[in-house]
Amino acid sequence: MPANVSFEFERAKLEYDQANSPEAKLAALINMQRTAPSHKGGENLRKDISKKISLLKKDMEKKKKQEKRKGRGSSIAIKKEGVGQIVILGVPNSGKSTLLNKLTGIGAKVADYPFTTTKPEVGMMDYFGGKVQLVELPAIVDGSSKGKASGPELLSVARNADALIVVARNAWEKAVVERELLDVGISLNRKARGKESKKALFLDAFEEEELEALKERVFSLLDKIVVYTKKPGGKVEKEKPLGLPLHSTVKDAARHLHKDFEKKLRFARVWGSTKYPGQRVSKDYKLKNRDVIEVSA
Ligand SMILES: Nc1nc2c(ncn2[C@@H]2O[C@H](COP(=O)(O)OP(=O)(O)OP(=O)(O)O)[C@@H](O)[C@H]2O)c(=O)[nH]1
Ligand SMILES: [Mg+2]
Repeated sequence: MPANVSFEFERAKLEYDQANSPEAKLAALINMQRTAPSHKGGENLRKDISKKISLLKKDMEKKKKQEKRKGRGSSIAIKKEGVGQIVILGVPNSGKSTLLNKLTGIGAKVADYPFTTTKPEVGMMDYFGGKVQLVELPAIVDGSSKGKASGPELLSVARNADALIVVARNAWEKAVVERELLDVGISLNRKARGKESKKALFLDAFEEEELEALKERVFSLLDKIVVYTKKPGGKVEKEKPLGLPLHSTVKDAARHLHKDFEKKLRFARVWGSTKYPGQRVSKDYKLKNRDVIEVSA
């Protein structure tokens, strides 16, 4: 470095050395370029800075493209609510909104032209008082993973979901969605090297199926149970059950109720999975779906 650099240049150089993101590095380099000595002795330094800027820009551009391909670039996030978030996806007109309406009753628009749904539609499915968030995504098409029809943004929502429902009327529609997901690194219901595995249910929205049975299949995607609570002498809170991971114990439930509860917990009574209603159980008792628990501290 030439000895007679300015204070501004030195500061920019320090910023460059300490920058911890490509954006910050680029900003510092531009400052260095602006404040570099303009005399003959600074020629090599100026060349070096220009080269660094051009390489960094290329690198940033490349990363951006890669991220876009992977669906990790610009993304829309849908805040999770309830026991879990399940994303509904499928090709145009496959019946996604029909299914969403069946399960949540929100009245999403259903029409016979493609791309009726233009933005994610969110509805809550009631499962014995537990609320499951269902998100219908605008249609996935052949080429979504490569950037078509806002594909990367939509597929990033699918990546963030707890589980997926693929709506398809035939094997071809199913295959399109499976392939687009695989292209962004998501494999369905199986482990594959370098892929993230997601639980998924394949459904035909126009097939007759008893609603309760259908909801049961959807809920089971989450690997969770709902557990109702009651206070000693009180009544069962049917509307706000806890949503707990499968195989949760009485201790786990207590922790969800109150952070002090876990320590203070003396015993609990359970209705449902126990041999006798209201049976006293230990802290390590494994709860089953739709049990009622009464905790005494
Ligand atoms: N075969 C069949 N088609 C139906 C039935 N019910 C509705 N449809 C039609 O299926 C088409 C698409 O339904 P939607 O639920 O809007 O499909 P979608 O996947 O949400 O569509 P987009 O949001 O446009 O991608 C509409 O033309 C409906 O009229 C049915 O019971 N059987
Ligand atoms: Mg729709």
